[in-house]
Amino acid sequence: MKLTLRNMSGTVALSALSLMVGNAIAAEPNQQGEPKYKAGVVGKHFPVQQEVEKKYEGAPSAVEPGAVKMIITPGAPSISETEFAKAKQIFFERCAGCHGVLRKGATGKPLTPEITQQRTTPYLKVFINYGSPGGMPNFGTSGELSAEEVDLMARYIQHEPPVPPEYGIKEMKANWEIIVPPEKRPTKKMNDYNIENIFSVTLRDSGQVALIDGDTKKVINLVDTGYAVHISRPSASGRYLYVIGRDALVNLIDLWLEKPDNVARIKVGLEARSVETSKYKGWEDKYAIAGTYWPPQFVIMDGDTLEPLKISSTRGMTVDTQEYHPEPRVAAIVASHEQPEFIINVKETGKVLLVNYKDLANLKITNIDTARFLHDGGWNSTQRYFMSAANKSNKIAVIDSKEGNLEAMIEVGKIPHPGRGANFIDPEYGPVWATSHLGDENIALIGTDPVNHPDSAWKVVRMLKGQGGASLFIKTHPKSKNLYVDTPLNPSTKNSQTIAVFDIDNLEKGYEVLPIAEWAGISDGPKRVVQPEYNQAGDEVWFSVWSGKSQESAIVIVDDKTRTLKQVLKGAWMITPTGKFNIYNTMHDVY
Ligand code: DHE
Repeated sequence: MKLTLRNMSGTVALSALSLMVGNAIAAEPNQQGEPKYKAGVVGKHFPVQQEVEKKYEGAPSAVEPGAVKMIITPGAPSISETEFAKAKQIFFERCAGCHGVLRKGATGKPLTPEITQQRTTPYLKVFINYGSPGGMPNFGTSGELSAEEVDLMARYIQHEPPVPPEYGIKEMKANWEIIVPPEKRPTKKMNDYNIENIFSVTLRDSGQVALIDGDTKKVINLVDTGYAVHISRPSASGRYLYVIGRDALVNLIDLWLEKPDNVARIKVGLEARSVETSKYKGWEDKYAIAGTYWPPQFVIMDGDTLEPLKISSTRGMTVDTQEYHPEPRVAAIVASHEQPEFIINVKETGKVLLVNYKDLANLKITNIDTARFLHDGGWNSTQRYFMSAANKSNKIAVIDSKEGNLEAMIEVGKIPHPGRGANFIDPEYGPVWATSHLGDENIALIGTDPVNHPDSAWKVVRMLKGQGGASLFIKTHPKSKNLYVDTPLNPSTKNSQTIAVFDIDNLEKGYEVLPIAEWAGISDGPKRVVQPEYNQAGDEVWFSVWSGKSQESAIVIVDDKTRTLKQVLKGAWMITPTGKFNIYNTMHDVY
């Protein structure tokens, strides 16, 4: 493929585009007659897969553009102060999610001046304008950026990336508030709620979580939190709930209050996704930990007050090329049940860190080399092995939390995205953990029992075909025979508004499709069906039907046994529901 364009700087022949064609993905029909994704073929328009990845990773960075200073770099085209300010705004809003704040490369390519200046302005403009089959969206031809903005961005990225400020203990303490001190909190539960069946529901764009009573389905409280909350994690005892916003605000909610609400909060950085609490015997509820995207670091905090105690940077060398990476973001964090440790996925270096919290002054950190880019993951059913997705390597890394080492690396489908994954007993291969994928329609089932099923252990024992790619989450429950797989970012509304459900006892039979968005009974909006979550008893499954901020959204509750509609939760308060975290299941890592 050769693309020739003419612009102010002359004619440029872009044979380089052809180098990227091999990575492309094109749509072709699957068993439902809907597009599915096939590697290696370029469609007429740049394919749907990049749209999927853009939708997923392209959300605005929470880093405030005003916080970074202008830098002019020798050899780069001229840019005025006003233009620089506009360009950095565009970059943080549209580009940083994939390329990283420092443009060192993450799921998007590195864009540092020694690379970009060599490419020249006309060449960069073509990429920004038309996108690339490697995953770069077509910002110009899609109308997202004007011709002037495309030109501006092509010039901007030839200058050194401006560095956002660091954020240490001083900044954390300045943004730390104890709302109700521990001595003023109740000494016993002051409400009649069955706390273990409460759901913490992210109301993404209203900066709140809804605490919903899973028994009565009534809202207990709408708690103000950070912006675009990512996850909620209960403490080991289940009394406290930790919630983290994209803006790195951590909220501590006391579920023993008459009306559960915030008792402390702290801003731990400029951008974040993960929070967890210590779960090892003897250390329950003692510590909380939050990982940040910017600055690239994690902080261990006092569990009761969120006082920041120990900050540790994740900057360092990548596992493969062994080069320094200035911005390795902290992705998923889980609490070990085998050791007093937090297990931390460091995205860009491909390292899993085992952080021993027994002695914070002499912090012991084990670095385990896996592959890039580590994202999400969860425990196998015995809670000894952490199954972690190295998404752009198409691998699952298995970490043995007892021995503290890498047990296996398993090749799966394209861009595994398990959430925390799903554990169940395969009728033929014994205990398995499963992941779906962002980049294809496969569902990989991996054997997880090296003692009784050594032949299946750490192998993909089955690859099921789901509705399509663009899946984010998969879920089952020890009491259930159903395996639910969502496809919220699939370009076909037939897939993004429904859920596929497999019968665990008859996996090869294929899946049934449940019309979740239709059951929600709402009219307009994308109505993406996202993240199945069970109640404590394991007999109902809750699905978010996620529409725009000013549109109606809902939660649809399905009876797990009959796979029929049980209830729809709606209301003016139900703004952009995404993640839902049942206290019991999340506290005990049941999934
Ligand atoms: Fe998530 C989990 C990061 C986009 C909803 N998401 C996670 C985790 C990480 C992460 C690191 C694991 C946390 C843990 O277990 O400690 N997510 C990111 C991103 O970087 C990304 C790609 C882009 C972004 O800018 O945030 C991203 N995530 C999304 C979404 O678009 C979703 C659907 C809606 C939203 O809130 O933005 C979304 N992510 C979720 C949910 C979980 C999650 C619901 C927890 C799932 C679970 O069952 O544990």
